[in-house]
This record gives sequence, structure tokens and C-alpha cells, in this order.
Amino acid sequence: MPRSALITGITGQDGAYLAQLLLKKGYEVHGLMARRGSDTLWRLRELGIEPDVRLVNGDMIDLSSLIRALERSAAEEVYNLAAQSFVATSWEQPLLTAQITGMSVANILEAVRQVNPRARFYQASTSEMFGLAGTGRQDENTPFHPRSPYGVSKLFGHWATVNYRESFGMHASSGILFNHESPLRGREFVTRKVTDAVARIKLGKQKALRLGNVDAGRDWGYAGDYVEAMWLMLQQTEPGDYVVATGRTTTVRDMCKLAFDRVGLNYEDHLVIDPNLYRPAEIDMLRGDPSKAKAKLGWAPRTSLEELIAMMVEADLKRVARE
Ligand code: GDR
Repeated sequence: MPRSALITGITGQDGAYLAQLLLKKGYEVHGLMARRGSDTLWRLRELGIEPDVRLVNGDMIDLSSLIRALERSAAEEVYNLAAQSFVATSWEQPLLTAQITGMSVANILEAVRQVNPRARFYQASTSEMFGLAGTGRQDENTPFHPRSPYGVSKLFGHWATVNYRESFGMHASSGILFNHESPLRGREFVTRKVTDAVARIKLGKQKALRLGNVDAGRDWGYAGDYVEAMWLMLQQTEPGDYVVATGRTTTVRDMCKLAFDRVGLNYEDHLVIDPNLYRPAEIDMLRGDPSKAKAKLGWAPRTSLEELIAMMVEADLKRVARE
């Protein structure tokens, strides 16, 4: 019998890569899918796995639908990737973010506890929880100080996961992932916004790129590498919390330079700073220390930022040329 997994957030970047990984490993992959007006399956199509994923209707804020999804899928591994995940939007819709990114973690944990408390559970936590607290490198013992309604909501989800582990002995793990990108990233996030603009500017379809705070530093890795860490966490005898990062920080400005350099353009000729894109509170610098993941999971990032940006620029050049 193949092992069965349920992924919430199956239509997102990480959901698509994780589904691909689990399918390769022989899992029966179920994906929770909320009904939305627009086409949300393009990522699964791009990876060529749309026919292989079993979609289950359900919504993270509807506990009854989560219970049904767990019963129907008979999932032994549950990966909770669903969220309102765009930090900037969380200031515009803080309550929705709290519901979807925070409270719904309690919903899914409760559903797992009721349907199959022996199922293994993964919570998608984030470096946004460190926020201001980070000086130097952040690891599993760094104190949290989130800077956005998104970060605050994720912190609730993180502690809820830890609490269900401690209260009920559930195999619940929290992956504290630093920024991770890919050609499947949404265009609202800065790396993809940049690589999409680079392709458009190169192909004469756009002139300028408007960005906010380009002095912010982030620890960027490749989503395809990071989903392996998620899977590894659920294969351990004991559950736990793990920082997943590269340990290298690059500013938005330098990432921009990398992307423009790739097509032989000078970013300074196109970059326009737009103060409207500044956030009400910013995280200036993040740098993770993935030593625990390396030691316990045997995980290490394989893709450099240069390779990642090259991959994204190539993909966007092809997409923009096809339009
Ligand atoms: P982040 O990612 O907020 O770190 O969260 P994002 O790519 O949105 O921002 C990174 C940094 O770039 C600065 N920035 C801009 N960002 C966007 N999106 N658009 C701009 O025009 C722009 N100009 C400058 C931002 O201010 C910020 O400092 C991501 C998300 O995927 C979260 O869901 C996840 O939890 C964390 O990464 C880890």
C-alpha cells in the first residue's frame, strides 16, 4: 500500500514542489483545495503532475471540511502549507491573515487529533517570526519578535504545533524556513517581481522596475531544496523544530544586480525606488543557521542564489516571450 499524504496549500509554490517530491517517492498525494475563481492549478500543470494529485475540496477555516479531507485521504503525513503568505498584504487584511495563517493551524491540528492523532504533522513556520530579534544568525533558540500581522499569526501556528506535540504527544514538527524562491514563485514576492521585470525589460515590454526597501537583506534559498527538509522532518523518530536556511544574506539590491547582470543589463538604469512600497515595519536582515537540520536531518541546500536567480530569469524569459 502506498503511503498517503495530505498537503494543504497544494496550489502554492511549496505545495507543488512537495507534491512532486512525494509522488516521486511513491506516495498517494492528496491536496486540499479551496474553491477560488481564478486558475490556481498552473503550478501543478507546469510540473506535469496535475493528473497525479488527488484534490479534495475543503477550506482551512472550515474544521468540518478538514476532518472530511483527513478521513477521505487516510493521510499518515499532513503538511500544512496553506496560508495568506504575502507579508505586505497582512497589514491590509490583518484579521483575515490571523484567521487563515494563524487560527487555521489550530483547526488542522484539532482535526488531526480527532481523526488520526498518530499521523505525522508538518507546520510551515517562517523566519518572519524572528523579525527584530535577529542579530547575527538565527537558530532554533533565537527569541522571536515578529514585525508584521503575518509574522504574529505564524508565531501562533508555531506555538500551537509545539503545544500539540507537548500536550498530546503528537508527531508535530515545525520547519522554520527562511525565504525560498523558484520559477513557481508568485509575482508579488520580490525575487520573482525582479526576474519577471528583467525578462520584460530585456524583451522591450517594460522600462522600469519599482521596488520599495532595497537595503533589506534576506537569506534566500531554492524551494525545491527546502521541501526535502520538510519531508525529512516527518521521517525522524522524534518530532522537532528546525531552521532551514542557507546561512548567506544578500540585499534586495544585490539580488537585483544579479538578475539584471544575467541578461547583460545594468539594474541602476531601470530601478525606481517607490516609497509607497515601504512596509509599516521592516525586517532589515535575516540570516539562518541550519546546523541542526544538517546534523539531524542530513539536509543541506544544493542551489546557490546565483543558480536560483539564473533559473528564474530563464523561466521568465521563456514565459514573457510566449505571451
Ligand atoms: P518576505 O518576502 O516579506 O521576506 O517574506 P518578499 O519577497 O515579499 O520581501 C522581501 C524583502 O524585499 C523587500 N522589498 C519588496 N518586497 C516585495 N514583495 N515587493 C517589492 O516591490 C519590494 N521592494 C523591496 C521587502 O520589504 C522585504 O524586505 C517571504 C514570504 O514568502 C513569507 O511568506 C515567508 O514566510 C518568508 O519569506 C520567509
